[in-house]
Amino acid sequence: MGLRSMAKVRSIRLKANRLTMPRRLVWPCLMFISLLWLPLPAQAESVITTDAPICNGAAPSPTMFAPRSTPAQDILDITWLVIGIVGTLGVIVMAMIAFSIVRYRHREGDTDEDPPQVYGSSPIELAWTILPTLIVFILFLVSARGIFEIEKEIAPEGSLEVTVVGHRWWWEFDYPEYGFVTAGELHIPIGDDNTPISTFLTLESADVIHSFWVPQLAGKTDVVPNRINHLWLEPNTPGRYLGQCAEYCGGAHANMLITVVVEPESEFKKWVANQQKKAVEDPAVVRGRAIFERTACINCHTVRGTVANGTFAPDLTHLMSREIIGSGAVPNTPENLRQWVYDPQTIKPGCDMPAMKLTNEEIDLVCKYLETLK
Ligand code: HEC
Ligand SMILES: [Cu+2]
Repeated sequence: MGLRSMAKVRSIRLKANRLTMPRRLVWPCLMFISLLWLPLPAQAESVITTDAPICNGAAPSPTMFAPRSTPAQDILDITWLVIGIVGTLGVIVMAMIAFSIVRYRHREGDTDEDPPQVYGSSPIELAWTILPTLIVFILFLVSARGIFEIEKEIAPEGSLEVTVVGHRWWWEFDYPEYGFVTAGELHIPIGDDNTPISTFLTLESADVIHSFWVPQLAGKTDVVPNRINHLWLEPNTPGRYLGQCAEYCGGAHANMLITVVVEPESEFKKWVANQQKKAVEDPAVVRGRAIFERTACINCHTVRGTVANGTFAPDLTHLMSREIIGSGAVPNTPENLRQWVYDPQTIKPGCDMPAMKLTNEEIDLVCKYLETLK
């Protein structure tokens, strides 16, 4: 450093020393700093139970602070470690600032003299180089290990494999092992004695970028067109878990919810056996079925065992086995179903199903038919 610039630095230092904080600002500053230590509002520590109303605003909101699956637990552990380390550093720095503000504030009778200047201390400089490097290194290693544990490229032994397809604005779930497709609710097993069973998801998109996020079960993973991502779940508690498409994908994005039903293996097997069946044929509802089959419904929807084989929209073969419709927009009640068939836009504005302009009688008959699709 040249002599001239040294002189400049010195004159800046001199000015800085005169810039003392007015006394009346000390306490407001201290109070502001102390605010940073206020406890955060407690997170709801709850599993979404089977009876909780789903996706209608009354269910407890999903939270990553109540993990119920191995990868979600790993993520939370790393989160606490990082918050712990950086939080401690933050507290130390804040405390030193607060101490300096109070201890070295301008006092009556202070002169404008430059205090003794200290230049260069090898131990101190070594310490503040090595320590932060170590901390960054630890955080890097722990995060890297976590990522390797959670991000799996191939399915772990014995896991259930499901292909998840994001559509604007609903989720399709394909079970290739079992040969059926469903929508809205993802069912996955857990051992009857709650031993974890892995589920390995293959994430694909039919249109734009979506993001699959069920905070209690796993980290957020993008669903990208022309790309395949994977997500590993290993739940440890049965229940209904709520998630949400976490990447803005257009008009009805906010109503693109995800429901994951984690159920004991024996129940899961029963559910699979039912899903594998063709649609129920109930002679009592032939009129409704005929209307359904001669309307454009069949171009968009599939009902296995009938002429309806559209793949643009959710498979309706076992519509009544779901507790929600419209990917969680509303619970699947007879009233909501009727309203949906009358005009889906009143329930899920912007969604890709038009009002089909059926007469009231036709709607009643079609809904009677749909209600037999158990
Ligand atoms: C142009 C294509 C199209 C036609 C025609 C169509 N639908 Fe749909 N339908 C959709 C789409 C897309 C969805 C998913 C909407 C969403 O959740 O965003 C849907 C959802 C549904 C659902 C809710 C399914 C679920 O599990 O969430 C029902 C029930 C349904 N349609 C019944 C019908 C009936 C009955 C007809 C004929 C009267 C019909 N649809 C005609 C596209 C269509
Ligand atoms: Cu979305």
